[in-house]
Amino acid sequence: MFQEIYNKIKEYDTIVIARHIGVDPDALCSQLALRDAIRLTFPEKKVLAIGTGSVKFTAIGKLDKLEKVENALLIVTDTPDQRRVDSVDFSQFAYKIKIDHHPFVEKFCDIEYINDKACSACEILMQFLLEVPLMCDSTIAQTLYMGLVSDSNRFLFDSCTPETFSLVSRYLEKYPFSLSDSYSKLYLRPMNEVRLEGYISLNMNVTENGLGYIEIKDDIIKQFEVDSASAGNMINNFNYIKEFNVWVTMTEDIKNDQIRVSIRSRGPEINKIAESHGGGGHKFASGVKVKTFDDAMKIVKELDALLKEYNEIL
Ligand SMILES: [Mn+2]
Repeated sequence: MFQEIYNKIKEYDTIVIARHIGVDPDALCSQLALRDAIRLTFPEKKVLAIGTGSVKFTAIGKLDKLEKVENALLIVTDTPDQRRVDSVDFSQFAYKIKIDHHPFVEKFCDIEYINDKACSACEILMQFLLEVPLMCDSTIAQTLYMGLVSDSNRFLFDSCTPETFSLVSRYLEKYPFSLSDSYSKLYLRPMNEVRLEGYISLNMNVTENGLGYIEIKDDIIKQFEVDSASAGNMINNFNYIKEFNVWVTMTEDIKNDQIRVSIRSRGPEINKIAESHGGGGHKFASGVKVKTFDDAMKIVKELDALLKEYNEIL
């Protein structure tokens, strides 16, 4: 299927690369790396990576402005369903391709390459660039590495396989780049975020079934001078805490009038509960957007019940 995708890339003069809303490093890096590899190989083509960015990720790379295109190819990375694709008018495109590592949700492209065994969309693109005649360089390799490192939470997740390490090894050898520079680009953060992390540590509630949860209200977000997105992203820093196997942050997002519920698990699979509330994600890392903290607490209660069941089976 990689060859088929490459043929389409070769065929179209205008290519737009999109990914999911609520940008994260894997989504961003996969679209930027693919854009840059196509540009490097075919300098005459117009290739745009689009979507809403975040100031958090300015060190990773720059997105392009959305413009009107004609007879263009759309490539969507890191996104399983059409409604979560950021800033795309699907009717504008002559042909559509999906490259993704999430569990299958729906078909919305002409060609869909899905490998839900890959730890990240960037891992799939690492394989892709090795197999097709697209060019790569150290900058592109570093971008792919950053996406992979971020989605695997620095190789902490079981989604990492021998293939993951083999790909990283081959890229480091072929296109050397600085590891420490990659981590600076990904992880350098302001002190006020660390202080908010402290607040979360001090105020996390823990149920007897082993569920950690916390409401992060707008006044707290304002008090610590962080934005709602970075507050919500802190969930990944709370793994490997003995007292809980599932943990949830409920972050108020005043601007979009919603509560972002982020769920992580080291025990039961939690994506079914997320999906039943209109959210989604991976088996052990999911998210849902709801209207009120009451709605969010309903999800917490369901997760707690799931944990109770899970503990009884163990
Ligand atoms: Mn991803």
